Amino acid sequence: KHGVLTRKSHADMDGKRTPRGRRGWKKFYAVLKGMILYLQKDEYKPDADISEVDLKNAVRIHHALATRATDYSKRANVLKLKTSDWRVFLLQASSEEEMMSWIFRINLV
Ligand code: I3P
Repeated sequence: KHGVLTRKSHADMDGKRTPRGRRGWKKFYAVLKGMILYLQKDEYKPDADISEVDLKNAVRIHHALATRATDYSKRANVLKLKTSDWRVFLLQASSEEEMMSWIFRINLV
């Protein structure tokens, strides 16, 4: 699955709150492949190599949990992603349907 996702980092590894200055929203082209959610700067190209930056932004979603971000109301269609290393991301999808689809696909892994 792929599509545009806008990301906000809420907690870092070990569950510590992401400090100010790194809590902004950033738009990515997201690609879910196997157990990894790639958050890429540019649009998905099937045969292109993944850049260093894109690898750094990739999120391992094995044992991660995606839910609707019911406690966040500033933006619409936002899901909360908790990873196995205690990071928390808010991810804004382009529509309610897309958000539900991402939640379903992430939790299927
Ligand atoms: C953050 C940025 C986010 C904001 C966050 C700020 O600043 O303005 O958009 O979240 O507020 O800390 P920075 O880019 O300097 O990290 P919202 O859009 O959800 O308000 P927060 O600290 O209350 O999460």
